[in-house]
Amino acid sequence: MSERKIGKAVWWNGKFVAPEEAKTSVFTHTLHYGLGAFEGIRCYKTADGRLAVFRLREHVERFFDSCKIIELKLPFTQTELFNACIETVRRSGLTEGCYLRPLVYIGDGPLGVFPGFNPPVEVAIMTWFWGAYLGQEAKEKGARVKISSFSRGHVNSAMSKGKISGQYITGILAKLEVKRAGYDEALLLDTDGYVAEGSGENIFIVKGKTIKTTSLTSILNGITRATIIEFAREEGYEVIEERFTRDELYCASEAFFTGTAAEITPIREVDNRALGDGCPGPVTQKLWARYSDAIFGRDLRRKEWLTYV
Ligand code: PPE
Repeated sequence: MSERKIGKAVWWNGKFVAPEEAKTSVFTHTLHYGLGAFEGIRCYKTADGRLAVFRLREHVERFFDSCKIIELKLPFTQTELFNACIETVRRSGLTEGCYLRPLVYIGDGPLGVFPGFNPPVEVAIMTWFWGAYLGQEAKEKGARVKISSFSRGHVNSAMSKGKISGQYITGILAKLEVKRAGYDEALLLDTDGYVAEGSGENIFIVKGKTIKTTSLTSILNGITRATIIEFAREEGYEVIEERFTRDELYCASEAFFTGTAAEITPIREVDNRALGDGCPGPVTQKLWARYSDAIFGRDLRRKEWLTYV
């Protein structure tokens, strides 16, 4: 974290504190058992120089869904959280845009697997500057991806519709495994062996005029994914939401990751097989152009997705 450019103020349970004051106890329940949830949101410096948060309402809604899944009662309303995000950006001093990280966790209370029915729920919102998620080279030339030996959890154990802290363990292990082998990102299969998603992104494949993305089974319901589906349909592509196999991915002409942090990151290679020409393809580039128009406020039909700070 130290090399990261972090925002000057952390919103913590309704008050602003300096980042160095936002410290928690070793008795923090979530530190032991992982029952917490978070969001990842981006704020961009738009074409007219103003900062705007992208699809904040949808991120706040998903944050509340995550809390519902893990039975944490947030002591704030959606409107309060929404406004807190905006105010945190204002106070961050990060004038080139930033990444926002709302986090909910069980604080210092009784330990043990049973957290009780009314545990002390704490909420924080942090900001920092986050560049290209998988590195600048992957963003421009495409990522080198490897399928991990770790699977995305079964739908009855991993609650994938929530962005739940403890569930990231599998993704972290997958990422460590493939990074050690020299790749940029891990791709996880589901427990039936179908392609699920990256350690921190959803995945799309392209073949001719057809685009496929995993159906909402074992994956996070990505907000970038939903945005790209909408743009792809507008551009005249048929978008199919269904599970696909790894060999279908090997034979795709293009593939790319979507995510708030990753934005649109082309995939140039999977398991040492080059996709298409081994560089970002025309569909990926077109959809990145549409996405960047939206996030930078150039797409006037998508103004409602931006909350100016
Ligand atoms: N799947 C996973 C597992 C995931 O973590 C993300 C976001 C997505 C899909 C894409 O969701 P969305 O951002 O709504 O399009 N991952 C977040 C955290 C990454 C991290 O390393 O931390 C993110 O992109 O903010």
